[in-house]
Amino acid sequence: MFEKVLVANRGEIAVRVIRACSELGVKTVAVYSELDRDALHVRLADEAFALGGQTAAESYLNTDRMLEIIRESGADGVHPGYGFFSENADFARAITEMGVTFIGPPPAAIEVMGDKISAREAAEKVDVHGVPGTTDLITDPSQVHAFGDEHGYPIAIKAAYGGGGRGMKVVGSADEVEAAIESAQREALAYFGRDEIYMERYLSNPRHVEVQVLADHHGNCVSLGTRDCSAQRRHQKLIEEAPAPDIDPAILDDMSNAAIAVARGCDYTNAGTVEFLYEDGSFYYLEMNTRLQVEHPVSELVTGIDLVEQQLRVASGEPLPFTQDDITIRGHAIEIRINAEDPAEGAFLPSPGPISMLRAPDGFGTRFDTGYESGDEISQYYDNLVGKLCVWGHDRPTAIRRALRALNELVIEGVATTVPADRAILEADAFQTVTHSTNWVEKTLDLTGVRSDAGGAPDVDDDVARVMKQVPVEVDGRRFDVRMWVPESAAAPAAAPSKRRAAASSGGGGGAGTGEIAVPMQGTIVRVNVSAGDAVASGDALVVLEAMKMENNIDSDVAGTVTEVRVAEGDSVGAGDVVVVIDPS
Ligand code: MV4
Repeated sequence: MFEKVLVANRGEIAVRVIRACSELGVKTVAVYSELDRDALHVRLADEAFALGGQTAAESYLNTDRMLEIIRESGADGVHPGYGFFSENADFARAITEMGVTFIGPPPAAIEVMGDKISAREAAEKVDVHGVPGTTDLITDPSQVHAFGDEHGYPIAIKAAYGGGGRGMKVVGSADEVEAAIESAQREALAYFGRDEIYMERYLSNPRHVEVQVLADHHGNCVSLGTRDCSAQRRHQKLIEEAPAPDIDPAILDDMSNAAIAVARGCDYTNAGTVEFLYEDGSFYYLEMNTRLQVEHPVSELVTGIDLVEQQLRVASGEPLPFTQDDITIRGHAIEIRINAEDPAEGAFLPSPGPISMLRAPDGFGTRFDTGYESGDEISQYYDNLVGKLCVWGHDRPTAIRRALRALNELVIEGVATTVPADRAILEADAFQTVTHSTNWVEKTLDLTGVRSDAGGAPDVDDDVARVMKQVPVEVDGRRFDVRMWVPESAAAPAAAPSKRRAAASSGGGGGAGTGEIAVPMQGTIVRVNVSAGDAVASGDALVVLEAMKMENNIDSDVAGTVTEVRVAEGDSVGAGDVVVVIDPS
């Protein structure tokens, strides 16, 4: 086993890997950007090194600095998480040459699966097939016409060296062929720098079903079963589940065996995922992801296998401690991705900013993976995943009910989230009856009125950035939850002063502060921290307001000089009263 593992990532996945290492007695090294100095993954690791920089390119993707830290830290293993360096064969080779183990697949396997043509050839070689099509590149429209005449339309034209969802064009009929070829080539060139394209039959309503595989360095390769990731929009998955529901177990078995064959065919080791399209009882190979994926927990919940633990074990040379016969799929698991985006009736608008309150749900069969705590900030520079709610139930309907129950317990204030859209999916008839497909969220699901609780703040006639805060009140002894849209400076919990400073200064939700600091609710001033002439920083606590039996720091929303203090200790104030005036510097 490793002595010390460097986690070359941030957020929930860095936390996930650090936890697994700790449980195995492996020391952990975190890396962090300027914005992540106090982040949860840094707090949980045994050691941490600064990458410098703010954007991903300046920090988590800075190869030279990352390699320098790996050397300096003395780590004997590097876990890349997902994204960043996870599917970078050059990076894997570079650290291997330093004598450090890359906790992932061999660089050659990353390369084979890195482009669609070689990935498809690798699968064909082991008799695993993609959607029926031609393996030749398209050089002339007549090839497409001939294919259409023989197999019919629609036809999918895809970028040969593409990835993700970009560069695919659907040809509905013969008269669309020329235009589709041109636009597919243009997009392929723009996105991937190469314009080679090929074609296959277009499946109109496929499901996205994938197989989790795990392979060691002793010739063992197993499947941890399937996941369905059809509930997605623009290739961003929203909800995933395991196993893929409502598919004949014999077909799921065939799919697992196909995935194992593909993995063996490229001498794969470590954890990987083989993606398929599934339609009308048949499945078709799509590609292989040579990394640990965001949705790996649902496979863990139905198999009882800790995937990160096994990644660490097989990377350090241990054989898998179980065989395929030891693996059984028990019950059903669902992952709900919670992103800082306002669903905005289908627009999904990014909503970075400070999380003034985060309270995770709990209870039987409930797991919440996150890289944030109350007071932390979702930066515009990184993935805006706030957390993943994963639930297990003895069957799919139980898991759906548990997911909805847990979503109702989850409290996130300060940023808009995808929770209302997640709820709409779980409650939809098509999702519950498994008649949805990869097109369903975008084309069919009705998101009318589905918008964020927090982001759609009512118009207010001042220009103070406001965030939603949920407060309990009692009327005639009956309890109500009241939502208020209060100035950002008043939204943070009193328990996290240092983090709130960072949060307030960035002003994620709106522009710079006004310097006219008002209290958000009626109460009593119990402390005044500043006097006229004092210099203050944005986020500094100016006064303390006691309201609803709680002390609330009233923070500055700008940096500057105090020109006026309008209250003294013991004063009663009403909602909206200006208590301190600051001249911004
Ligand atoms: C397809 C398809 C239908 N027919 N190929 C889009 C991303 C790329 N990796 C493969 N994709 C698709 N290929 C044929 N022949 C439909 C999709 C597709 C899709 C696939 C997986 C997950 C989400 C998707 C969303 C839209 C379209």
